[in-house]
Amino acid sequence: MSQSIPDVASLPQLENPLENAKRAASYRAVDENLKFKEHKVIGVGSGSTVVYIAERLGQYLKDPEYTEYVSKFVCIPTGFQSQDLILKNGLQLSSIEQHPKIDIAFDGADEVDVNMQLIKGGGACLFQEKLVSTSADIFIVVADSRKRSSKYLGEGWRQGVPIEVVPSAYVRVLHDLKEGLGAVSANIREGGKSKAGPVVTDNNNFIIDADFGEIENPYELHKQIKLLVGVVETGLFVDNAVKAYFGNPDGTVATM
Ligand code: ABF
Repeated sequence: MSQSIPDVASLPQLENPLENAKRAASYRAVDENLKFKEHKVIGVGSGSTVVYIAERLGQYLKDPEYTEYVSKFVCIPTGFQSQDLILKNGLQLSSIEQHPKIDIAFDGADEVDVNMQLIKGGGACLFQEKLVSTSADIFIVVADSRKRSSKYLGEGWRQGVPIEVVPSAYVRVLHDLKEGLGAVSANIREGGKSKAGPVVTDNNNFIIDADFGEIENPYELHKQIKLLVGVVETGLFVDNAVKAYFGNPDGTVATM
């Protein structure tokens, strides 16, 4: 690594220990997986951990040894927040329509199980996140170690599985999730931009959070939810991630 790319261990600790964890995971994920001469199209996800992915890419961009490559990268966002991160760090913004095939994508998660299946969508961008991650040859997850479950999904993330639904179908989907698929609870997510009323996604849809307890077979559950009329996408990301980085507050990182 070039001298001007700071090593995480040499950086001053951030005030919030969790931020140290997120930064350590993200920096290491970029350092170990980005192939500057091969990768051209980079997916940048959403959430507070991915902030450090964009920051690291920005550091490489400024380093004379890497500028030539990073300045040619095109970055594909998963929503308005990640679009902003890309631009703020001086990176080139593009779109999935222009680049439907992504070389490598980085994103956060709400929970990661022992088989690297994920719950995502706590930030309500799950549809674009799934579009980007499933279009990527390599999908890397970055998170703090609280997100790692010891066995099943649903262990730690008791807010349930986020599900994006067409607004006019939300009552029907709530009913089908509870009566048909046995959700312990299913609620429309409230507190959107106006604070009153449902959260509205970047696609003008609503989000339902459905709690299924511990999820032994995320693929089967994902399939069943997807079949409900009105469901756009689920926050179960199955067989998609190839590597996960979990940061700890002391700056150490575990990988899976
Ligand atoms: C996105 O951001 C979401 O899918 C997930 O809900 C969330 C993770 O957020 P953070 O990095 O802030 O924990 O990746």
